[in-house]
Formats: sequence, structure tokens, C-alpha cells
Amino acid sequence: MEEKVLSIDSATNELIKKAKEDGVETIFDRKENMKPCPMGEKGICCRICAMGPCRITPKTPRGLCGATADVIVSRNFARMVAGGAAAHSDHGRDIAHVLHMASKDGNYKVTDEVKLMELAKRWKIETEDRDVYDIAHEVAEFALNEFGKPFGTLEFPPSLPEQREKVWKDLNVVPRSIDREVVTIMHSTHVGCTADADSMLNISMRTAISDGWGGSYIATELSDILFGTPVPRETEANLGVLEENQVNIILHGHEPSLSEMIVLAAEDPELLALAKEVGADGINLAGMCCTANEVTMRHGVKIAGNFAQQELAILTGAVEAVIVDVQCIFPALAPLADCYHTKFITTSPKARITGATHIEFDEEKALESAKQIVKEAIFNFKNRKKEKVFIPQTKSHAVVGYSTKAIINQLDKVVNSHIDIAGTVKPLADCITSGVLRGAAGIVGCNNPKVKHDYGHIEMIKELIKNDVIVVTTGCAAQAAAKAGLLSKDARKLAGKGLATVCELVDIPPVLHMGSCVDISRILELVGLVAKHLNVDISELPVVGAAPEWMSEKAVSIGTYVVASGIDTWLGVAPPVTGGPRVLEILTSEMENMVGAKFFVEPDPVKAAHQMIERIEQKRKGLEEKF
Ligand code: XCC
Ligand code: SF4
Repeated sequence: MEEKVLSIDSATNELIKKAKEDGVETIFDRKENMKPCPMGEKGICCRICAMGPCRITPKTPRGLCGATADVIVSRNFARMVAGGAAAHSDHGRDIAHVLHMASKDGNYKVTDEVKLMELAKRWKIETEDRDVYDIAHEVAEFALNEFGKPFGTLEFPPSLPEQREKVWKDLNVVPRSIDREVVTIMHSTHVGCTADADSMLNISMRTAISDGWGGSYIATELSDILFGTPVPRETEANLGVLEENQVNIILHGHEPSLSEMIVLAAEDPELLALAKEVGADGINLAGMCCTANEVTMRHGVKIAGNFAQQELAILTGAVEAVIVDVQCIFPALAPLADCYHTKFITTSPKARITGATHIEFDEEKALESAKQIVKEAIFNFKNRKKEKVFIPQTKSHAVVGYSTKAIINQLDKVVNSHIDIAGTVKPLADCITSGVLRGAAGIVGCNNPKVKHDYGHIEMIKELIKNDVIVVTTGCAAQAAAKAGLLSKDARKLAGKGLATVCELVDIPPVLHMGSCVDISRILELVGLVAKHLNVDISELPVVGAAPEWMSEKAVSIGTYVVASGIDTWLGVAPPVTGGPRVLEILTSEMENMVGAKFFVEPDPVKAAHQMIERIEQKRKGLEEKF
């Protein structure tokens, strides 16, 4: 029988083969045997109360309480949004707590003072003659209040165009406070509450907006204040970044409060000496999933791989420890690590996993905590079994670290090289209105074994840049792009003439790495600033979004706030809503009348890219009439 090729990434395929030889299973094997429940796939199974579970069939068109397919589907969808928004926003809250404990002599410090002052000014916090840390603590407290303030509405950042805010006011989807919106969904989806698909989706939008323009936005801004706003730097990506003769540590998860300290610990002379003592040449950190994005953006830490590769890292037999915090961590890592010498270390009380070694990360003693964790990895080096080691020789060069500020400065430097002013988005806006760049696309999201690994991301990105659409990317999509060499400046040879010229002139790759998934707030910021500069609404810009291989609830929240922000969004995997005709109609059609954008579902990434380009050209026409 011919072997199915499961990834477009050779390192991944080689390690899938090794898994067979080693007699261990991975997600790719489990996928073969898993038959998704057809009810769940359509979203028409309700488990909200114990009279059920109820499932909708031609013979039972309503649940016991009378809920229709659309009611059930819309509630299930809303709960996905709530789960995703909660995860992103709780991440933001944790970072706010860390800023609140930052001090001059502590482990956590203020790194980007300019950004701190901007935020203080925006939130009307007194800055004159005050200690930086007093300001930081007040900024943190203000941010924390955004999660649960009893009155008023969310403080929007200045990048939000007023036209957009008006759309939201008219639809009554302006969030009150972040936690409150998540709670409202949990309440409204309780048995005997919302039984109206339109209203349920409206509530979902409000919660999603509180994530994108609230919790995620706060996570990004406060992370930049604490750990620095990213600037372009070089790195390498794929499992080939693991080192034969070093202590290899995989950093996996999401929150930079942990990974930043691990980075510091790994540079500690004492620990480096310890590594030498156990016979290693050094300590090699490599990132996975969004933690990889966080630490590569700020330190150039190499990228081991994306979501679908987490087991494969252990399979190399060369990883001393996988250190995780929260989100996107396979429970499968625990039994798998037992088959190798790898230590699987959980650190967060929010994500304990049976079979893992749990060393709780204590932010109060952050560096000490991090050192203890790194030591575990170093001591484990001696247990590595040479005969089990196989590191694929695949890695690609990449440029990462394009925060909004970095993009603005990069463009401005070239166009206004003689003027010493703070950067503006004018050059970028000019490139778009003149048509040198046809438009921009944000390609984001996960891996999902329903799609050949990385295929959805890479085929879509290539098609877009070939057609002069500049791509910005975050999350596991960004890592796919890095591994495929699309984040290297060389990749401009794959771009159309207009985009290639801009890339050469400005010295950027055609695909810009903007960070982790909470950093989609950077994309919102950039798009919002361009819209404001042109005095149009976001929905008028030739800008599109896509999640070709999405899988998480966070992605559902993201998709919903991106569409609610006026950006058409393509999904490569259908969400579990197809059993609700009204829900489907709203998401894929009627939302356009409400927010000026909608969802598209298209599994073929090249076809999707062409639909995206078509929409971009339509938007261009509208803009041309204006200018
Ligand atoms: Fe997770 Fe953020 Fe998805 Fe990757 S892209 S699989 S959510 S790590 Ni966010
Ligand atoms: Fe069934 Fe209604 Fe209970 Fe859902 S809420 S399980 S549809 S009775």
C-alpha cells in the first residue's frame, strides 16, 4: 500500500516514519482511527442540560425543551467563542498581574518605557514626576479593571476608527468588560435562556470583540512594555534547529512571563557551566506554538515547529525537556515522553496534565523558578540514548519580529529617510492606494489534521504574494511560513512585481511575522491605523483574513472579531455550524449587512486565495471611487 504523505514538511514526514519504527503513536495515527461524530460536526448535539443530550434528526427536529437546530448550533458556537475569548483574555490578565509586580530590582522590569507612557497617557494616568514603576503599576491596575469593571464600556485603543465604533454601537455589540462578556455567553446559553440564533450571534460578536480589542490587545501591549516591542531579527525554523551536542529544551505554550525567564535562565553562567559539567556543549532553546513566536520575536530564539509537530520534537530523542504553560499542549506528550528520556514539565495550575512532571512556576520568584526548571533539563542530558536520536537536517532561515511599530518604521525609514519624525502609516497606505500592493492578507491559526500539515497555509500564502498581496502572519501559520522559507527576504522572488519591488526597496520579506495569536491585535492595530489615515472604515480596505488550518476555540473567537472588525475571513475547515441553516446564513451572508464582512469556507487554499483576491479587487474599486 502506498504511504500517505501527511505533511508538506519533510522533517515532519521523516519523524512520522520514525514513530512507526519506534512503535509509538502520534496525532497522525490517532486521526486515522477517529471517526468524528456526524452530529457534533454539524453542531446539532446539545448537552446543555441533563434532560438531553438531545440530537436533531428528521424525526426529532427539536430538543426536549423545544430548542431548534439553529438554537442548539448558535449556542454551541457561542460557547466556542467564550472558550477562546476566555483563554486569550486570561492570558492578558496574567501579563497584567506580572506588570503589576514589576520592579526596578525584580525579575520583571519595564523594558519599553515609551509604550508604557503612551498607554498611561491614553488611560489618563498621571506620568509627570512619577517613578516609572508607580506608573506601570497603575497602568496594570487600569488594565485589570478592564476585565471586570461594573460600569461603562471597554476602553478602545486609538487605532479603532470611529466609523467602526459607530457600527458596533448601532448593533449594540460594544463590550462592557472582558470577563463580563464571557460570563454573559455562559449565562445566555444556560438552559432556558437565549433561544434565538440572531441574538446569540450578536452576543458572540460582542464577546469576540472584547477579546480582540480588549484581552488580546492588552496581552500584546503589556507584553511589549515588559519584554520589549519586537524589532526585526533573524532566526531559523524547523526541527533541524535541535543540536546534537547541547541540552535541548522545547518551550511550548503561550505566555511570555514564563518563557522570558527560561530564556534568562538558559543564559545564566552557572547553568551553562552545569551543562558543560554533564558533557553538553551548551543549552539550546527552541520554541513551539505561540511561545515560539513570543521568544523568537524578542530574542531570535529558534523555532522548533508548529502545533502538529509537538510530539515529533520528543520523537527526535534529542530533547531533554519540554516546558509548557497553557493552551495547545497535547496530553499525549505525557505517555510519549515516557517512551524517550524527555522530561515533560507542566508549570501552570491552569494546565496540569496527568503523567507530567509538575513544577509550578512562581512569578514572585520567577528567575529562581525558571532556573530550577532548566536544571531538570540539564540533569536529564545524561539519560539521552544515542541510538534513539534522530534530528532531521531540515531548517529554514527567517526574519521575524514585525510589530506594528517595526513595520511603520521600516517603511518610513526608506520613504522619509531625511526626515526625523515619528513614523506614520502614510507610506504603507500609499503603497495600497496606488495599487503597487493590491492589498493585504492576514494568514493565521493552527494546524488541523483535517488538512495536510502546513499545506493550507503555504499554498494560500504563495498564491497571494504571487498576486501582489502582502501577507502578515501569526501563530502556527507564521511558523509554517518560517519553515517554508517564506519569511526570508529571498522569498521576494516568489512575489509579484509590485510586492517584490516594495520588498526590495524596504528590505522586508513578502510575508511579515507579527507574532503569536494574541498578537493578532497587532494586525488590528495596523489595519485600524491605515483606515484612520485614509479616513475610511476598516471594511473599505482591500484587506482579508484567513485561517486555513484552524482548530481551536480561540480561532473561533478570532475569526468572529476579525469579521466583526470588517475583514472578510476564509476558513479552511468548516466550523460545526452546518446543521443550523439560519446560523450559516448569518455567518456566511447576512453579517455583511451588519458589519461589512462575512465568513467564507473553502478547503482548497488556492481557490480560497483567488476568492480573496477577487474581494480585494472589489474593495479597491470602492476605494478608487473615493480617492
Ligand atoms: Fe494553538 Fe497559539 Fe492554534 Fe497554534 S495557532 S495551535 S491556537 S498555538 Ni494560535
Ligand atoms: Fe435538550 Fe434543551 Fe437540554 Fe439542550 S437544553 S439538552 S436541547 S432539553
